[in-house]
Amino acid sequence: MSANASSTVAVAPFGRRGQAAASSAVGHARMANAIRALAMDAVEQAKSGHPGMPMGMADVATVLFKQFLKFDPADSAWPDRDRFVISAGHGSMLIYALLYLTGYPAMTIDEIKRFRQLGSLTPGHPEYGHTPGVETTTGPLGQGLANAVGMAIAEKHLAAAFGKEVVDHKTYVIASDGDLMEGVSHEAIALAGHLKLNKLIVLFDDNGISIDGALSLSDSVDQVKRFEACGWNAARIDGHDPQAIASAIANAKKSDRPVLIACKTKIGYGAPTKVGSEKAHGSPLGADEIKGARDNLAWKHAPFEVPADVLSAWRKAGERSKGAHTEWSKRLAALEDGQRAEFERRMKGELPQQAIADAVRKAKESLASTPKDIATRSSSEIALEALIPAVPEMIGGSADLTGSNNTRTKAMQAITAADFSGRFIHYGVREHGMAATMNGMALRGGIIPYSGTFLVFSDYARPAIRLAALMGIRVIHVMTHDSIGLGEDGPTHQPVEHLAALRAIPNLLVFRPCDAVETIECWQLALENKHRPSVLALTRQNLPQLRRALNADNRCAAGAYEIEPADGKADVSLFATGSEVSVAIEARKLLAAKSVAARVVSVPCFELLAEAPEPQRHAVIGSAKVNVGVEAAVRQGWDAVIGSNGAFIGMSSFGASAPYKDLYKKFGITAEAVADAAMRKLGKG
Ligand SMILES: Cc1ncc(C[n+]2csc(CCOP(=O)(O)OP(=O)(O)O)c2C)c(N)n1
Repeated sequence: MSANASSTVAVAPFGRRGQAAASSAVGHARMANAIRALAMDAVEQAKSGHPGMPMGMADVATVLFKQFLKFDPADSAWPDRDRFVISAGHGSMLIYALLYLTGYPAMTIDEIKRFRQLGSLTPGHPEYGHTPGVETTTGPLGQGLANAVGMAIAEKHLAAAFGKEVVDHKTYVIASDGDLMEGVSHEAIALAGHLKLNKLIVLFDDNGISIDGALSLSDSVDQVKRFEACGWNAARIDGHDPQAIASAIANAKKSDRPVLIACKTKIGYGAPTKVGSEKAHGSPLGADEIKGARDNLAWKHAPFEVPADVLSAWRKAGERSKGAHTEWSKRLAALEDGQRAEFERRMKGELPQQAIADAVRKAKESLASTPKDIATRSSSEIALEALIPAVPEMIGGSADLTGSNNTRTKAMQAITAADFSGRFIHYGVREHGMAATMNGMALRGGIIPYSGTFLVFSDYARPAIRLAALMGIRVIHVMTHDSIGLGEDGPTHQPVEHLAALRAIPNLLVFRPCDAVETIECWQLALENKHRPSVLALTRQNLPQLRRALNADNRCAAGAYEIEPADGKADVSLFATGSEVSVAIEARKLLAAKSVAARVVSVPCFELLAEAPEPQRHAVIGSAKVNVGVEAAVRQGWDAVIGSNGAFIGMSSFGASAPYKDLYKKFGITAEAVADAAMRKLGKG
């Protein structure tokens, strides 16, 4: 497919198509108008929402759902369904209308009437896990498009692993101007083009309008050229012409690379005065405008009323893939037993528990017999060497820091455009795109993605990490170089506030293991937490292996545990994470020399500690006279562990460029400083 040379596509006035169709049986236009009517009525009733996009994209969506999309409303979890992502999540009424019209059982007309109300299946923006048929949570623009790239990668990888008989679907995306203006879109489309993701089809709502007004206020990118430059095929069409839409999608399905279809549309199509203007974007149209739209579209029906013939045409569209679903089930049943069981296990997101337990046990046994004083990023590589063969759904990667993040094991092959059977992705320098792509892979199902970058660049990935937490999906971020301990790269690369910032995200587990044994335990916990993402904050610098005795239990599961007891009744509790646990252990010795009994508690995961049963939490926090926290980061968040009365040894400024031992001295994160702080608190300083 080649781009249409013209950058403008004439769009027919809506009156003609609307009227013509009204006289036929149930043509395209009446089906599309049902979406428009539901969108304007629901937004009007809620007194909030975005009618313009659903009204503008109703034609495109109708063609897609009626003729192309492979889906079965009776089974929204059918693994081989096409994925449909509405990246412009503000147009949520488009997908809610489609789910209702095509017959998803949960999406009743009452749910449409309760648009944006508490507890309804029709929240303001589409929410994954809340509304059956919604494939990902969207609203923050750009994310859905990047998720779709991950879904398309996942499809290719799983097809390579299990065969086209059971994995062979497309991923369709509706993306708006806003989606394409967001930076993350560029990271995602560049990766998609590089990997030649030919089963990814983006339907761009090319309406030239955003909230502030005409797009020309802020943007003059030629999106067709931009996508082509990224290795996509791209075309421009009239997004209100059903034939043009159908032939563009049919062409796209044959493409050898991902496809952008720029659909020239009018926002608020049908509305008499607000059409084509930002006034249709994000507020109810109002009674007069709605009346005018009903006239324009020849839609004579009461609010929320879809006439029986139109509804039945839509329900038929919803039945269209039943045969394909049945055939797919037969092909699945025909797979060899072991292969089928493995496919089903992976689709359910169940772990190979025994294989993981064996891998963890063996790694711990080896560390007990041959302790390793290494950086936790290297410990993580050891953990991965054990886990990767045991957990085939793990797909690793790095944002161009593979050698620094230690996320690629020796046997791992890279995924390439020519061969998707590999298990490692070179994401390029694209942290945000990487995190959003990983979300899409996890959402597609059958894959547990993990990444690599520096902890300081978690800021670049944060919007996608937040959405992973909101959606409750299992993605694992390996973030190395986790403090001033990285040394000479200096303050630009030294995270200071990042642990606190990540801990502030609900439903995210932030692990900071102190040695090789804790690192493998934290990996195990990250894998076992099916409904939340994890970050593993790991060091660049070597650390002593503190856990020398073999422990079958996963001690990190408690979030915190006493790693070194006091001699007798503790006067002082020293709490530390990661690289600072060994500092605390040194401080304990200094205090012992002054006849002060101190215990050391390792706190690899604040979140797991916070949710531990109260007696357990109480026991590990203890009741020493003085609590001291040690972490080479800001104090924020620590009061929950040490109390507002506790002393804290950490960072209160940015770091500096120097060998790391000098930095620990300069910033006072030393055993002496910890012991002195404890003595002062005891009134002995
Ligand atoms: C990351 C992000 N920034 C800002 C917004 C707020 N917002 C919602 S829609 C929109 C832009 C609307 O323009 P467009 O994407 O073209 O959608 P249309 O008006 O065509 O529906 C903005 C800025 C958002 N949802 N996400």
